[in-house]
Amino acid sequence: MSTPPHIHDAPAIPHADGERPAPRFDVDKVRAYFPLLASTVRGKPLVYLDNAATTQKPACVIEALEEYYRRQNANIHRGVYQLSETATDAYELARRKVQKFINAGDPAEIIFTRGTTEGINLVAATWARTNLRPGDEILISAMEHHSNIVPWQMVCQATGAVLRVILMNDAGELLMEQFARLLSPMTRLVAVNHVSNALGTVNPVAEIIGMAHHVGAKVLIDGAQAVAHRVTDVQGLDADFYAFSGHKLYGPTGIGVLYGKRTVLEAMPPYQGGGDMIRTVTFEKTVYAELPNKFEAGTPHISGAIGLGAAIDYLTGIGIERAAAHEESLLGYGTERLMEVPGLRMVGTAKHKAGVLSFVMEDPAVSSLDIGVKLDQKGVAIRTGHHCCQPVMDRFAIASTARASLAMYTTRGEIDALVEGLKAIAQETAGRRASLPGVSVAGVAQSPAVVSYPAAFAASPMQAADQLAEEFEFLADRDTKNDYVLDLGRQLPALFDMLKQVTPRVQGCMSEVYLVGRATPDRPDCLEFVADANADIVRGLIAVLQRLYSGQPAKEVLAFDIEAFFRRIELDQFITSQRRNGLQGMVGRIRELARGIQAAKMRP
Ligand code: C6P
Repeated sequence: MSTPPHIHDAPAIPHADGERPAPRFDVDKVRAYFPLLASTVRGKPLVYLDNAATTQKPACVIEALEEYYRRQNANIHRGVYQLSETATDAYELARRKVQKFINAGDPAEIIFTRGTTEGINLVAATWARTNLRPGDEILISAMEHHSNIVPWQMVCQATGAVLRVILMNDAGELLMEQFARLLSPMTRLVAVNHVSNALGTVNPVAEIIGMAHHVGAKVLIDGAQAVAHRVTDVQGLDADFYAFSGHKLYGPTGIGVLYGKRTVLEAMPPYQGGGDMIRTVTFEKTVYAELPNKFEAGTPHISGAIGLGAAIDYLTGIGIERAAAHEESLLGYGTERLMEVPGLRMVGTAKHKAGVLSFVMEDPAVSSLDIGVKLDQKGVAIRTGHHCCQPVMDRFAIASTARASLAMYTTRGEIDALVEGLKAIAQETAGRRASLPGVSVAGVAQSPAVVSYPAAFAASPMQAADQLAEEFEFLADRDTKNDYVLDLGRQLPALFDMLKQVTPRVQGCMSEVYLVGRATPDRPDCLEFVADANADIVRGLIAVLQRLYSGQPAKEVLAFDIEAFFRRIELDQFITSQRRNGLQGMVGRIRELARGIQAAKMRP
């Protein structure tokens, strides 16, 4: 397998003590080892800034997977033949690499899982369900990922335990005094993240663990966003559990790790039953295997573990401290440069932060969804939405953020591309909003006294669909289709603020969507509706739905096969599955209205 070139040949810079030279961190050489980073998107170089969602993979990880399937593939822990032993050795070697990487005391304390989510669920389903009684308390923080909230809610439902929340300040820092007040002999578990994926806050986990242990509670650390960006020392921290995912650590998807202290793991019942987690089975009784097998039922993700081992070798070879220092300098640079974007507000301004830049654009207001879509057109990949942290969004009274997240291969040039892209979006939006009648520069619609509902665009939804499909046929590629939908949206009256006051938000959409409909006054079997959203692309989709449905008989609205229409205009080509969900949400609301009209018609 190829050795990453830059690990050995990076030019040395003198070490501070003048003795050991520390190799210079050469980001270009690092990048050259990640094949996907050299790709282009829409003819532009890919600027990948969604590393908190998943990192790209170095060549050695890709090669390790290939090598395994080409030369080592066999089931593990089962065969007496050589190939099975080779695969078993490689899998167990990966476990030892993880052990060393996070400084666990014993390889048996490393349980391979599918990822952070499964690691947390394992603890919830085993330790928590057997140890918690009604009235016991689980403390989580206000900045947890849903993966570190929902499993505990499920545990509370099953055991009668109570979930309590450590609050945070406006910067996104935990209120440690409030945490201290929450702690009591009733506290049985504290589960917090090491680094927040939505805010970038680095939490004082050593302090948290010490305080929790003081009242006899166990502590689970969600290390999903930490392990790739700082040195992890589970013994130094004295964590009882530490969970993370391989794919955020330059390794494959579908593999993760749950670290647990041996004594704690030994006292826990198994998670799942099946092959490889037993010592003996009779119909009367099963004796479980020793650690770690007790928690690894069934054939595991063998190649994933081996790939993760390769990722760890790679990161260790680079030097995680050097990678972290590079990211920290980028974080400072990025934070400063983002301030140049008019109307941009950072969400998450903690003193101790890792490489996450979460923000909203407020003046001119641009929805996070539009930011993501427009940056994508420039080849810049960021994440938008609630980042699986809806309570964080509620805490900051926002629906979503745009988030750029860094990795060791991120460059200043990429940050510059992000900032230039955002500046262009701000400028374009301000210009367009200023020229819209009835809409202030801040994007606030003047409430119209009377809303005018659009009349039917065609004789039936089918005929409207034919017309639309014909228009789409003339559009050559996904970009022109996208632009066309945006253009349709621009013609939609701006009703956002007014609708927001009178109707709840349509569920399931990434942006805020409000929709109001009624039976047409002079044709009570027909449906008409108005809607608006805070994202331009969604406004375009609303315009499409209005052309299909508004003014049409409820019966025909319900009979119309919208999925067939979406296939016909090849919607998948230019609408991502995320936006498809939102579209389904709107269609669902329209169909609900149509059903109401139908039901009213049936009533005597
Ligand atoms: N955060 C993000 O874009 P899994 O899906 O099991 O690998 O990781 C879940 C998870 C748990 N905790 C934290 C702090 C996380 O950030 C994540 C994953 C991704 O922010 C996907 S939602």
